[in-house]
Amino acid sequence: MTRVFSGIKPTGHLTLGNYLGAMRRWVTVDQHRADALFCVVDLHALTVDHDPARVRRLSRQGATLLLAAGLDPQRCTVFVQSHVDEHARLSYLLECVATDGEMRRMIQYKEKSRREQERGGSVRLSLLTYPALMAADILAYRTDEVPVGEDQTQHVELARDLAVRFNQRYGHTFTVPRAIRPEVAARVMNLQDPVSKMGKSEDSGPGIVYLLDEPDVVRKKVMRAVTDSGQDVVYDRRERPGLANLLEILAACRGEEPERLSGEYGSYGALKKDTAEAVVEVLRPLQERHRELCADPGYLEGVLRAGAERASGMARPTVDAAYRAIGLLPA
Ligand code: AQP
Repeated sequence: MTRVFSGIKPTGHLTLGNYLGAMRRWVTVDQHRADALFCVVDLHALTVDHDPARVRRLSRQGATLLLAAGLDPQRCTVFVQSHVDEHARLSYLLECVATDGEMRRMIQYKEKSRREQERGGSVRLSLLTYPALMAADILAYRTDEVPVGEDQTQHVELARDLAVRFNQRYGHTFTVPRAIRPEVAARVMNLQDPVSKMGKSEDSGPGIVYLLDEPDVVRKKVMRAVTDSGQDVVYDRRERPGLANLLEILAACRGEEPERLSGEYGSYGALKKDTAEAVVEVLRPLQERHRELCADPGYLEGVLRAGAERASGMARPTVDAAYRAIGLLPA
């Protein structure tokens, strides 16, 4: 059976980008056809300036939202990365296989280290090495497929390279994974700045739709989305990025094609109104389920405990094999 792994980072409140770019597929496709693991990758949240209490809160919220979105612990494994030691154990070995140069080429490293420096903060070493930890997350489970948004494709490519290199040097140990991207909304853009990703760790709230935004807040954000001065509704990602973003969001919510939808609209106002309502409807059941789950925190704890136990059992043989292959004495 195909093995699928993916995760969310508790660096901010989850956004519509996280949902349309990744989580929705996990719920509607992956958990039904694959042996799937979904993880709150909390160690990754420590790579930038963080508040411990906030990371704890967001980790719990992220896990709750995974279940609220429809992940079923009877069908897939839902857990928290730091509860399974194998991730950190394997990460070190992969740092011994990766090179400094390939880590520094990562776009997220370049962007986030620049952002940290602009804020006057220091860049953590873990920000540089985090793709090795992400590769460990994936390779520890002999993952075949990693369903992610476009921004994570480069990191999955690195995980592939490290798997191939390790296997060539030390003998076949890892499955070589591949990234799977959604057909529409692989990169949902910020509504106020449609050439930038809708990112949860950005500060500009008005351009970001959070999964727990009230319906009226969603409507306001979508209605105020930046478009351009044109009149006609055409789908052109390069020349009309704001409009293209709205068409992609609407298409993703409705399961249609953005090009086809563009032909249905004669004005920006009508498109924005329908997009706002489509987003509100997509979020409604998720928000209702989130409220129910919050009323029963013991349930979440039980799911995460069982998930970590199952995940550990799956990862340990592969990580132990990697330790032996690379030349470390068995304990
Ligand atoms: N805007 C997006 N469009 C499409 N997919 C997206 N994803 C994230 N943003 C978009 C996908 O969601 C999954 C989980 O993402 P993540 O938790 O690893 O983190 P992130 O949101 O990419 O990044 P950061 O570092 O927490 O902060 P921001 O968001 O500020 O960059 C992934 O599959 C991701 O592709």
